[in-house]
Amino acid sequence: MPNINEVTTLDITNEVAVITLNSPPVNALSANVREGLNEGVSSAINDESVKSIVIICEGRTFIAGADITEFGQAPKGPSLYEVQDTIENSPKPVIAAIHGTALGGGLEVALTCHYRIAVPSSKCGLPEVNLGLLPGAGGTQRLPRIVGAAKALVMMTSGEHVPAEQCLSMGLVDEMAKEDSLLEDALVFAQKIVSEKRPLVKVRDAEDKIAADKGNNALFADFRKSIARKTRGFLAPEYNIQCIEAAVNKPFEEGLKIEQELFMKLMTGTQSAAQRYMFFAQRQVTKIPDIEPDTEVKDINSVGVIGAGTMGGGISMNFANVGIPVTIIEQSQERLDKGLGIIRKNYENSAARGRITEAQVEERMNLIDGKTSIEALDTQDMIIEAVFENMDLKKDIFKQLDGICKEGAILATNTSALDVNVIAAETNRPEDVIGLHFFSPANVMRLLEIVRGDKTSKSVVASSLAVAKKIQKIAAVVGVCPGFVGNRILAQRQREANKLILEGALPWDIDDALFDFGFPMGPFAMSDLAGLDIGWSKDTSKGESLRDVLCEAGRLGQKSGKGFYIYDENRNKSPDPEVEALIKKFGEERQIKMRDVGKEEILERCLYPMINEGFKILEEGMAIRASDIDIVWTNGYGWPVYEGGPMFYGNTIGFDKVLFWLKKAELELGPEFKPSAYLEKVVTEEINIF
Ligand code: T1G
Repeated sequence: MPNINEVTTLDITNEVAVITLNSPPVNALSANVREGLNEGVSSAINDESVKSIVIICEGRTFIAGADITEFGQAPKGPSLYEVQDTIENSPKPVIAAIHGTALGGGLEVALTCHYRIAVPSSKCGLPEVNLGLLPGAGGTQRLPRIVGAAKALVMMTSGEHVPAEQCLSMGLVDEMAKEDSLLEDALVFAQKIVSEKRPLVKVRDAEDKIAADKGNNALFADFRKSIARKTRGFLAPEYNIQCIEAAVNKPFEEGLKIEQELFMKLMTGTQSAAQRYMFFAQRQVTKIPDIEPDTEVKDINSVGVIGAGTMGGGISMNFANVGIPVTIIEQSQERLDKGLGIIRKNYENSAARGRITEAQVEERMNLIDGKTSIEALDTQDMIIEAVFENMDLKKDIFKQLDGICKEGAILATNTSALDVNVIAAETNRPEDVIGLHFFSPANVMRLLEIVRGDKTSKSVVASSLAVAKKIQKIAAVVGVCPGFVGNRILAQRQREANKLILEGALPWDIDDALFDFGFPMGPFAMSDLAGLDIGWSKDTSKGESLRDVLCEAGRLGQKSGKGFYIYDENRNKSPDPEVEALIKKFGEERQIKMRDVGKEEILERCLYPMINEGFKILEEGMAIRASDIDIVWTNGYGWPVYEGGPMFYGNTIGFDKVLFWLKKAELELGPEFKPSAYLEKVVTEEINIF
């Protein structure tokens, strides 16, 4: 029975005070938990029968950080610093007993304890950087003092959850408990500390691990260089590094001040607001309002994939990676061997990079069985069709599958744009048909659009969400419409980008504007990567579009060494005056008056129609939540997560501003900018869409 407060219990066993926190779902440091901890430890300190104190948690995990839902609210209860001071300055040893994950403020609390014991399956980390933050409760000053600057740099800029074994070898954990007896082992450990008169170790006083790095600027300079590409545009990684520099080169209290200053800068900034929004968006996206928690979820223990091309191969790898056998179908043995060869090559590359072992390469290849007859798909729990985008071909395949596949099998199509309802209608079991839109390379890209047809059953949707989780995809449930959510919004940007280069903006101007905004690549560099000749044919080309002109000039993209850009032997791109001349000539032939187009206009023209399309998608019910659209764009299309996705970004700059811009553009540029009625309603009635 909790006796300190509703989430905290204090029990005394053999002179050890055990403070147990129980605040589901993850014992986050809410006001209640802070209060319970503070009072629990204080009571134990003041109780003469107590010689040592153990802090332990019920439920799935040790404290998984500050309570993110409390951010931005008026502070209540004792501050985390107060709680930590109570623990760290305790005259009796305090031991943190860790299971699940000790993360963020949770690890910072454990670092103010004098000792830490953990079960082998547990993990520790300071993942605040993933929320656009840094550890704001002394973690930036204490972690380097216990694991050294180099390890702290990696842990705090990657946010990784470090397994207990590694924590033990780094000194972050002092003792390993047995997996199923954490409390008992913690009690024994506590008594041992007392009986052996071990010191009250205050991590803040430890200097030996950082002494060697004092003044070692090269360490930090090299590290900054090593993560520059991956963390481009993010503020938090750099601020985390600055705190560790302070930990190494300044006294503890001064370092703490720098931590507080930089923490508040991040906490009050838009980047962290966006990343915290994305944290909860990722947890919301799997919640489908009309699908009850008790909806039947089918077991998917075997999968069939039709097509061993780029998509089919990547899709198959996802299932083999998690131990699910795959039967992959191709029209000919030759095409099958080619497809299986590419899969093996991909695995061997991963092994060469040390991501998997040679044994795992064989293990996974053994799970992928190739066949040249679709008849082989009569036993699998789920079939995923991944042939090229041709409606007649897909309709024919689903008609066949209807006659072959076992009852209750999920029939999925990997189409990226075609009408799933039309495909489903080719079967007598449209309730078992669903769209599973993977992104290339399918074994790497985390996003999965789950396309719910008009007749798709709730069980098939729920089962597809469960499969997505199993193969570690971030899945968003979307409706059937041209381009679903991702490609539909992409089309808006592509259209405007293509129009802008005929108004005077050069391809590299547009790419640079979007690259600086935070996209990994602009639309023209992306077209060069994909190939300008997709769906283009020399025989039918009439030079009517700029793409025709470029392709006719042999500029097919990276593969031909030139496209919108020219490429050197290492595929490094550079602007090409020849393209500028081609565009100019193309415009003159069509009496198009070119003009200077600034960066701001490029961003508005490319991004605002995307936001508008997002509103149309919500209006039509093709996405459940605005945050689902942001999940799709940040996980599948490179929208910078620190800008929160098109809908969050629209809200940051102001939907009223976007609306005003669209109305003006509609008058000046055309009906394609007509604002969504829902956007108008949201602005007029000040509706919160999140
Ligand atoms: N605060 C509030 N709610 C949280 C939470 C947190 N820190 N962590 C998780 N939840 C909720 C989550 O929204 C979900 O709710 C439920 O718990 C289960 O989560 C001062 C400033 C712990 C590894 O960044 O990484 O400390 O959807 O679905 O897959 O320096 O949650 O069920 O309603 O993710 O088992 C630092 C964040 C905070 C860790 C469990 N801590 N959490 O994963 O479950 S900042 C973090 C996680 C901080 C200090 C700073 C994961 C998990 P709902 P889940 P899971």
